[in-house]
Amino acid sequence: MPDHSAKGIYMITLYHYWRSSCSYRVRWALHHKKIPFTSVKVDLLKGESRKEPFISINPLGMIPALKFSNGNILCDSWAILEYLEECYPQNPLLPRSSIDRATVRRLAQMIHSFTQPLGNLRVQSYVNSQGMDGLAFAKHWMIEGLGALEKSLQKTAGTYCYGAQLSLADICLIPQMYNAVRFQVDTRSFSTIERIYQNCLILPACVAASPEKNQ
Ligand SMILES: N[C@@H](CCC(=O)N[C@@H](CS)C(=O)NCC(=O)O)C(=O)O
Repeated sequence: MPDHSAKGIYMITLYHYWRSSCSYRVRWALHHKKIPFTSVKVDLLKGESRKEPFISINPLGMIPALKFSNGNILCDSWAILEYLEECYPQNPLLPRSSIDRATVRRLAQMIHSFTQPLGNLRVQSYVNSQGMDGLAFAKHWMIEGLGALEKSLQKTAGTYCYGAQLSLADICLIPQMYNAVRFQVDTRSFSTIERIYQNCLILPACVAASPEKNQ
């Protein structure tokens, strides 16, 4: 297995879609760490993630994915974010101490493992196919996930989710919040999240990664 830790040896191609929150996370981390990459757009609304050639890259048919110029492929935004953190330690997105790192991971996972999967396009389609409202289903779980995160953040937040340093928790939260706003979820009771959202939206790397800049 080639050594990926040798920074800068391999060119990176990101497979992504402008409105995919998991893609937004990875774009943001790449920009934040100033890692050059090229883009391949995968149109989720045209079902391109579930057809060749992309389905050979990720059999789950989900974006994002990273392809390296040596042919290696990484799927799943969380695996990618951890990889980038390990191999490109500049502008870190995890704090130093183990307990702080574990806490940031836990905050991020409230989005990555709980909230985001329940709002996925294919989940909404399936719920619709069962005679229920897929979007209402997604919004319900978004409120549940963001509500629990709001309570946790009241104990940990400063400018960002975990004190004054931008972290993987923000990288996961802001794209989810973008979706919540887009789907007109009532976020008024999430005042800590709202404040962090506004603090992040003005960061140049967040702007560069935003859906609007990646259509
Ligand atoms: N755990 C995966 C989830 C990826 C994921 O849910 N991707 C969405 C876009 S944000 C997707 O490709 N959805 C297509 C579908 O639902 O068919 C990750 O973090 O990358």
